[in-house]
Amino acid sequence: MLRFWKKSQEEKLAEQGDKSSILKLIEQGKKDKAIRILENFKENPELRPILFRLYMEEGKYYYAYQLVEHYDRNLATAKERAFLYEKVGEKEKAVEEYARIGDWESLWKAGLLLKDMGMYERSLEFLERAYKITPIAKREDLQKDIQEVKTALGLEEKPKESLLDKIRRSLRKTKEVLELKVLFAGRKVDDQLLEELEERLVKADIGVKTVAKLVEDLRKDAIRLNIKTWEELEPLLKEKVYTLIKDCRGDLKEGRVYLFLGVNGSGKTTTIGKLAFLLRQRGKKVLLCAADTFRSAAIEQLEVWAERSGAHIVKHREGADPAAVVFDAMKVAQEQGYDVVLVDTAGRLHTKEPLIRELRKIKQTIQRFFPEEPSETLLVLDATVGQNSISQAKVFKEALDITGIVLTKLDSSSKGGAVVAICQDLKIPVKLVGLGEGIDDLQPFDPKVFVEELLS
Ligand SMILES: Nc1nc2c(ncn2[C@@H]2O[C@H](COP(=O)(O)OP(=O)(O)OP(=O)(O)O)[C@@H](O)[C@H]2O)c(=O)[nH]1
Ligand SMILES: [Mg+2]
Repeated sequence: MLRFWKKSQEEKLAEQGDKSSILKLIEQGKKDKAIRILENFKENPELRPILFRLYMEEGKYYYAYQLVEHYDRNLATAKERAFLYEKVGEKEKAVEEYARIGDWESLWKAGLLLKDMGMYERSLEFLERAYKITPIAKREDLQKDIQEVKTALGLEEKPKESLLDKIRRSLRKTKEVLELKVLFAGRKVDDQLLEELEERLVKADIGVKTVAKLVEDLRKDAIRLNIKTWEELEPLLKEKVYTLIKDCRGDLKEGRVYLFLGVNGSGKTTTIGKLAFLLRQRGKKVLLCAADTFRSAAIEQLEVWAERSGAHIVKHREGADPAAVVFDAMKVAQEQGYDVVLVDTAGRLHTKEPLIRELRKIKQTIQRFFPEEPSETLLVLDATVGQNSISQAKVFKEALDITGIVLTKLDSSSKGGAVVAICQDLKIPVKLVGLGEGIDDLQPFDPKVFVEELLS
């Protein structure tokens, strides 16, 4: 009896606009009653947002829209406003709002609305903007929408750049240094030509000693084989350079954990992102481990790549113990059955001893969970640094056994010839090359294609 009296007392208070009593009604699930009461208090800025929330929860979108339009735009977030406009058929307004928000989902929605309105050109513009920032897992669906709009516009899909074109493009800078064809086409082979050739090869960072031996061998061959012109000599040069690097090709081993090492800025995080994308395309469940805890930006950068590639991430705060992050990542990988874990590390060479200790501790932590891992310990080297990267490699070799090299930024390097020196000096296979900043700019290293493209 007392309870009943209490309740009705509460409802009376609610009807007079008492906020806490109204909230209690809602808590008790009497939402319709609360709505009826609140509708008498639309003028009250304290109660209005509660009414708005209820409308949204109960799917009364037209009423919610009216409240927003007639009373206060800020009742709704931009996303909710766009959603309401869409629900009540105010498509232009919805597009405007989505465009203002600008994340991939909103741009996608704007594109679809415009498509519905038959405004295909604007629709395509939005969908293509969305595509650039849409996570990989959603791209296939978005691609379908783009294709539909293109078909409606009578447009053909542009052919994608082939792998060979990509290598060709990425070796352009080194080729500009070499310019062998431009320089030597139609010329006879003599001391002058051999000297110029030597100079060019050194400039492309093949390495003075290696080049001297190469050119000396060519000189002897030219005499022995009675070679007269550059066109006859060129295949011999290619063959010799190929012999120097052919053994340095290597495939990425199948495995559960890949550990990435390298100095600041060499391209570790970017490479991890691209590789995560490749592995995701092969249907693998991929986990990224943010064990570079040195800067918070490094963690954020890895998060962006996780989203772009459709991988998951384990991270701690900036300054956390990298081995502790690795510990958590391994635990998650084991418990949740991840196929591959890619571990990002910091590479500050000026703290050599602590760096070596840190990397060893990371490896031990991995092995507490997976004694056979890491399957690959990949050293990431920046091709724009050329041969100088070899001295960096030596520090990392001191810390751990390196199983492969990733040579990044081949596209922005004029020292692509350093591959030859790296192969000769380090005797570690080059497993991947980075050909740009895009998500699909990572490829296996193919010495044959490399020599053919570089020296033509
Ligand atoms: N052109 C080009 N740029 C690349 C490539 N790989 C990486 N980069 C760029 O190089 C810069 C450094 O790359 P990160 O991946 O941040 O390097 P990091 O080794 O993780 O660096 P820290 O986190 O500072 O240790 C970024 O601006 C990348 O976009 C590549 O293959 N080509
Ligand atoms: Mg990084």
